[in-house]
Amino acid sequence: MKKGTMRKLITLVLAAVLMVSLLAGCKGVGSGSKSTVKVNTEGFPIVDEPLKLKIVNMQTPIQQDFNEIVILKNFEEKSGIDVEWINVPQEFVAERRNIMMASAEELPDVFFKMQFTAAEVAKYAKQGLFLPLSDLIEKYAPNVKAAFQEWPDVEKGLTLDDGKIYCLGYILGAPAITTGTKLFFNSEALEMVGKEVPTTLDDFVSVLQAFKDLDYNGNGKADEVPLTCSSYAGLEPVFYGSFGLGTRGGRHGYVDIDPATNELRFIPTSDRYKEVLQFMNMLYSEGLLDQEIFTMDMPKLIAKGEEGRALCYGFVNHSIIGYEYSEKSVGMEAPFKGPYGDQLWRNASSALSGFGNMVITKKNPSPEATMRWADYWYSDDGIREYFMGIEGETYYIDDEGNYQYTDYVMKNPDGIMFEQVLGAYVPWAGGANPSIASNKYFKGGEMQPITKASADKLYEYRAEVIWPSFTWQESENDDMVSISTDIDTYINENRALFVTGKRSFDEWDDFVKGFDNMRLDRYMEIYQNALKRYGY
Ligand SMILES: [Ca+2]
Repeated sequence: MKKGTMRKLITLVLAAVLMVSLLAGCKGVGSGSKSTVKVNTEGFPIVDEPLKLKIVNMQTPIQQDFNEIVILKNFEEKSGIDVEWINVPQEFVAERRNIMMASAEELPDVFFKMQFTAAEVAKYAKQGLFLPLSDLIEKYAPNVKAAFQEWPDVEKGLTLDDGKIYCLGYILGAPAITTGTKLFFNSEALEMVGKEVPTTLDDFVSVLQAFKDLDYNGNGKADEVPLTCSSYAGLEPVFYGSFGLGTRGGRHGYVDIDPATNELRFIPTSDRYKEVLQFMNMLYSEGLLDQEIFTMDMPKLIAKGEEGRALCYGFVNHSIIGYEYSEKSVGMEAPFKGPYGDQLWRNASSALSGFGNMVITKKNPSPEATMRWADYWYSDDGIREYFMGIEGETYYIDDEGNYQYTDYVMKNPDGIMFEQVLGAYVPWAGGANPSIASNKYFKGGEMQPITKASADKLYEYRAEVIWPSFTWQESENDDMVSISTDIDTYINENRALFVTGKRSFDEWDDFVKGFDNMRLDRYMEIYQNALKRYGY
């Protein structure tokens, strides 16, 4: 495999991991703990007397032993806290987590990047194994507090039933990482048909119509695809905001608030959703939408992209289609204004990614010092070190004042790919970071200029209120899982039939009636409960 391809794949994998969000049930109370360690409430070191912490961490294959990671070693000196890192290979995280929790005697002082689900955090909090952090945050974590003020949905998302927080999460602070799948156009093809990047649904359709007749790659065959994506499920929501759907962001596929009534709305049975499907059906039947859209996957998108056949494609970033054509891409400049004037960017998601990425156990000799240690990774200095490493070695500041990785990282003399070079300096690979991926210091695939330019514009059209992933209560969890499975299956089957014209829209009412057997009322009741709990 070529180095560039490998790097691209790794970037994609990292991006995917980054976007992972966990759903689960929660309930819990916890116990406090008093320690005798003297903690400085500000400045460094955090402790004057040496303090030792045992921290269990996730380690990806491209990372060093965390005991050797440069910025972590440096912080030991600065903080006065000596950490013994216990590396758990990424693929064994869930298994090792369970084993360690089953034997409370073997608990470390902290779990770091170990990705406890909300249900697990709630369970172990209730058992008193994880400490409540709310008071500690109040007294010892000014940077975490500031982050909660900037992203209130993150604080809400982390708060359990008892009103307390038991873990710190990964905050996606750069808009580009939270804008989701968007559309990219081949700028050369746009020029050839004399069109601009469309900003209304009508103009979008006329661009696709022009693409349909264009022999862009000049092989005399009509092998170009006007519009494609790595999956139909990824593509459809791109258009929700043009029809006024998805008013609470991208983490809730089927439910939002109907602005006309201010009531909870089940999207798939709404008239507006019918119009989305009719629109997709029109694209499909006119040959504007990839005829293979229901069997598309990422490798197929890469292939069509690399062959110069994907004239407009949907994905989170433009790097997916190979260097030659990806650099000719230009992203959406706004959501497409729809038939009723709606122009919302639905795919924007909550900044909270994942859940229990930093927890303090009851074994911890100084939760106070530990909270200050954790707070550092939410400070400007801490975030810079966490994501960029060491000035002059892994990064520099360019003439415009931007932070950039050095050639040693990006064009390594030994030919090592950049994430692996970084793996010796910084701990961010693999996601699940109890820190903030910020515009200034996060440089993953979503931050490449073409994608970022589009994302920054779309971000301005995001919903005013964006819900984080919700956690369900113990009594709701089973219902939610089984009802969701039925709903998913039913919708996936039927929308494919509607879009491809195998099912007539005359049968829409029958389709809607089909939900009657799926306990939709219970599904909506659980959602109502969640909204009450979260205060939405
Ligand atoms: Ca052609």
